[in-house]
Amino acid sequence: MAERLAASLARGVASGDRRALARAITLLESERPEHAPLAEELLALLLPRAGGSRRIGITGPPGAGKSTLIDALGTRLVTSGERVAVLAVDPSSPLGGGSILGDKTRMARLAAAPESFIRPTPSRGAQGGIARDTAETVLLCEAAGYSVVFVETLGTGQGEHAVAGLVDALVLVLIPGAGDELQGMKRGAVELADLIAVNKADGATLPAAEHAASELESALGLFARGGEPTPVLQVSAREERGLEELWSATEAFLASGRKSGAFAERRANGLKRALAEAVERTLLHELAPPAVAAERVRLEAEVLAGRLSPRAAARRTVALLLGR
Ligand SMILES: Nc1nc2c(ncn2[C@@H]2O[C@H](COP(=O)(O)OP(=O)(O)OP(=O)(O)O)[C@@H](O)[C@H]2O)c(=O)[nH]1
Ligand SMILES: [Mg+2]
Repeated sequence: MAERLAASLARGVASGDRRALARAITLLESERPEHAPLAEELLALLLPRAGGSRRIGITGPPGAGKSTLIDALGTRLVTSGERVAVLAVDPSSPLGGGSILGDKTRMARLAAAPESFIRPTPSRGAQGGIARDTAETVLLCEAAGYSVVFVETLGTGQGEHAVAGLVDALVLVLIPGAGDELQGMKRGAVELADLIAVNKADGATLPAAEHAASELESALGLFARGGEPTPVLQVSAREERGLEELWSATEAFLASGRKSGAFAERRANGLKRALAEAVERTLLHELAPPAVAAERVRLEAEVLAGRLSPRAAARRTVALLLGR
C-alpha cells in the first residue's frame, strides 16, 4: 500500500506535476512516524533523477530585497527556458508562521509562471531539521525537472550557515546605508558569501549603494590574499538593473568550481554532513526517551554559554543514552 502510494507520487513528481511535488514535500516534512518509510521510499525512487540543478542560496538582512531579486531574476530565467524553484526558509518564524503569503505575493510575477514552483519551508526550531528538509526538498525539485533552485533565507547568523552547506553558490544581498554596522554585523555572512549583491542601487539610494559596493570591494580585495576576491555587484531588483551581470557572475563562479573540483567537493561535503546528522538524529530518535532530549537541549545551552566543553557534554549525552 505504502509502496504503491510512494510510486504513484514519484511518477507525479517526475512528470513535473506541481501538486504532486507539493504533496511529496509535505510528506518529507511530516513528523508522523508512519510517513517516514513512505518518505524514504519516495526519495529512493527519485534520487536517480536528482542532482541536475544549480542550487543558489540567497541570504541577507530582513528587507534587503531577497524576494524581489528572486522574483526578477527568476522571471528572466524562466523566459530564457529555465525552470525555477524557490524554497523560502525562515529559521526564525514559528511553524506555519506568517511568511508564506508574504513570500508568494512578493514573488507574484514568478509565482504566476507555469515553469516556477515556490515553497516556504516552515521552521520547527531545529537547524538540523530545516537543513534536512531543505536538502531533500531540493532533490525533489530536481527530480521534478527544475533547473535552478533558489533557497532564500534570512541572514541572521544561523540561517546562512545552514544554507551555505546546501547550495552550490551563496549570494549575499546587502543594502546600502548600514555603514560600519554592515561590516561588523555581517562579517560572518560576508565571509561565507560567494557573491555579494548590493541591492537598491536606484533612486535616492544609488549613491549610497555605489559607496557601499566600493567599500566592500576594497575590503574584500584585502581579504582575498592572492586568491580571487568575492565579486561585488550593484543591482536594483526593483528596476531590474545589474541582474544579467549578477547571473553571469554566478554562472562563472559555478563554471570555475566545476573546473577546479570545488563544486563536486562542496556537494560531497554537504552529503557527508547530512549523513552524519541523519545518523545522529536516527540514533537519538531510536534510543532516547523525551527526558534525554530535554537534557540535550540543556547541555547544548551550557556548551554555547561556554560553561561546558563539547567533549564533556558529549560524554554526558552518551552516558544518558546508555542509561548509565
Ligand atoms: N528601492 C528599491 N527597493 C527595493 C528593491 N528591492 C526590494 N525593494 C523593496 O524592499 C522591501 C523589501 O523587499 P523584499 O524583497 O521583501 O525583501 P526581503 O529581503 O525578501 O525581505 P524579508 O524576506 O522580509 O527578509 C520591499 O518594499 C521592496 O519593494 C530595489 O532594488 N530598490
Ligand atoms: Mg523575502
